[in-house]
Amino acid sequence: MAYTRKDQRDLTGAERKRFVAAVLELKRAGRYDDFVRTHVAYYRADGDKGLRVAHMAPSFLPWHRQYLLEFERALREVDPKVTVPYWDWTRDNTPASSLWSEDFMGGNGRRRDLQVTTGPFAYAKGNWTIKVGVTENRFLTRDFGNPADPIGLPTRRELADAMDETVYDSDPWDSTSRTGFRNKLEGWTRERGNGRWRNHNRVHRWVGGLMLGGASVNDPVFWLHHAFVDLLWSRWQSENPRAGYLPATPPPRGSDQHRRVVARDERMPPWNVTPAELADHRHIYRYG
Ligand code: CU1
Ligand code: CU1
Repeated sequence: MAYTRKDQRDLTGAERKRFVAAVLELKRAGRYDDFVRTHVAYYRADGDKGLRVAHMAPSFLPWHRQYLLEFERALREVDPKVTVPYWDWTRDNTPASSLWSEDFMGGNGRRRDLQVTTGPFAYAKGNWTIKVGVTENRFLTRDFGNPADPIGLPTRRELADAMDETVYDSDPWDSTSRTGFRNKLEGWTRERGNGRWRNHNRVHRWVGGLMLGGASVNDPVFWLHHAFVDLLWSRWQSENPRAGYLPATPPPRGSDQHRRVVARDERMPPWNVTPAELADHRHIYRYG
């Protein structure tokens, strides 16, 4: 039977505790850092050579769907009652949200070095040392709202701009695609400054610290953020039942994107699963 992913604001105290305990157990066993490594390894941009599978590409959504499933499977091996909760950032859009409480994600980083000093993932608690990072820092960092150049979380209206798209993705299948649900939800634009970041990207930007860049998985809120991104894709799929994943066939030889993006029935590394196979998740999990 399919299990349910809940809105984090609806979790009971006991459910919050179980989720945190399962995450900490994966970290203790070294498995959490394997997930960070995978994300770092697949962090490639438009300008990089070779296949882009995780970001700035059509398979951004199915790649993260499978990535979350793998993480959730690992969590459920620790505690079969745990699922990944989602963070609706259009609703819980301030640092006062219970998401950031002492018994769940902990709060903002302190001003001096952006170190998170509250909650289960605070360095001083001894259970959350950053091992796979892009800097020397061994502690989790956050910088809510990026005070140096303030940015807010995405609004419903901004999100609607993505949700109203009726086509999944469009040529050139990268961060410059002007139309299509995927790039608008992933959140790349041609603007400069903070306007450049929309929706999914904007949330990474708002949390700041380690949530910027390839090692963002070091912040456990990554999973709650991506569960909501996955929910949005799922909702978009039901609203657009005929709009399948694109490209349906690989970009032809001679195209800039030849062998650089994954088509509907091509396999996504590192799991050998295709976007088509991930289109329907309802036999595995549902959103509550
Ligand atoms: Cu990612
Ligand atoms: Cu992300």
